[in-house]
Amino acid sequence: MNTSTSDSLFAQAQRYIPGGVNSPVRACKSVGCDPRFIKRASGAKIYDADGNEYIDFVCSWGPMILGHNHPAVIEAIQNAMANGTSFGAPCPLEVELAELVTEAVPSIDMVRFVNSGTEATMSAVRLARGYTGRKMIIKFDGCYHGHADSFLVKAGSGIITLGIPGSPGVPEDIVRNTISIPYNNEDILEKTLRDESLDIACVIVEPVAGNMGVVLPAKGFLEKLRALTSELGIVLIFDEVITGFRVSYGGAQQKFGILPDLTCLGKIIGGGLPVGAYGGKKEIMSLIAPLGPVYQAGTLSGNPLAMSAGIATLKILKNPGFYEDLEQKSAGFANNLQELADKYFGEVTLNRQGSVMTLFFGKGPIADFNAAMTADAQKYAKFYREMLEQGIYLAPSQFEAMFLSAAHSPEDLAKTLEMTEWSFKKIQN
Ligand code: KE4
Repeated sequence: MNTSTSDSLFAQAQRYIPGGVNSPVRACKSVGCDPRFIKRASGAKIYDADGNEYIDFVCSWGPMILGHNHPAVIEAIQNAMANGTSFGAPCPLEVELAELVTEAVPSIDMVRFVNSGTEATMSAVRLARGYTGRKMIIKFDGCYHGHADSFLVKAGSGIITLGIPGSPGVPEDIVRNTISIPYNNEDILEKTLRDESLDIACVIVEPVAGNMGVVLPAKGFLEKLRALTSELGIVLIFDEVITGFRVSYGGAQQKFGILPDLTCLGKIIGGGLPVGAYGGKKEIMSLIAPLGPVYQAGTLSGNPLAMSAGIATLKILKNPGFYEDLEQKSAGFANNLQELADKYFGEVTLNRQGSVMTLFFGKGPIADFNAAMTADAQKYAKFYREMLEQGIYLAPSQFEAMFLSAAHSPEDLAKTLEMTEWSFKKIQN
């Protein structure tokens, strides 16, 4: 595959941008190759600067559930753009998206829009601290909630991918207020939450973990978490930046029937433009300025273009049968992928929730960070490189997720499975 334009762009980018990328995982360091510079996308395909076409399973890390450049989303953005790009004042579109979000997500009475998932989670934690008057945060090993200081403790996503223990620059007196415990371990969870020496404000959790690779909640785990946090007056925050509008229209909380106190959203609700959101019970959200004393602000929050893309996306997601169709497609693909993996490798584990999944090159079950770490990241890297050469664009890390969209056709998935078998044969030994 000719990648000369991407290669020269990468060289040029590294002169101006650290690592040549604006988000670390995109540098493809852990999969042993240089990044392809993507110039355009449409439907399930992306096209690099050399004109190579790929079937895309990154989907911009989740937002593109409809596929790239969906006509209705593009039209909505164009219509909004005709009226201007940013006003720094409330606009009708943010009210419309707020109504859609509060209607869709069972636990959200009120919502505040921000510009990224990180802003959403850091604001939700500040709100939980303001509401409870307590300071400790409990998170889970391998979960990633964005790059705010408080979260860079045994975090997932790029932190695992790059093997960064935490991050320099995060003061000890910040880190000491965050405790990270194993995902899916009810005993450690109960022991930690009942430890009266800890002044716990909140627990933040990915209800389906997507940042150590996909790891599903064990039966009863989220129920236990909800029961304990309710009993102990601890704010339960569901970080649904990935799962929100992905695993169902109402997110994981609707899928599993468990209502958190606060929910963080991002990705899909922006339809590909920069958006995040946090929301929850009116009693808690009422503390947010200007209604209450907990401060949070943002120049471009509620941006009309981003709002218009989110509205157009959610209106299509609301259509009857959308999630059923995506589930049927995803299940069929996953079953075929598992069969191929079993045929060529003894120990491969496929974890899936709806249209988000991870193929671990490791023995299952993979139900927490330590288990995920046993996966063979080097074998994944070989698989990644072979698939890339065959025009299949996977997440450049064993510890991320792959996403299917409404735009992935049966032909796309058949080709992907064909290239998977071809790649498996090549990396088998
Ligand atoms: P952003 O600040 O990147 O918009 O969202 C942070 C975030 C929060 N919560 C969850 C569950 C997330 O998955 C994320 C971001 N996800 C990563 C991929 N796993 C974004 C990709 C990247 O960092 O480049």
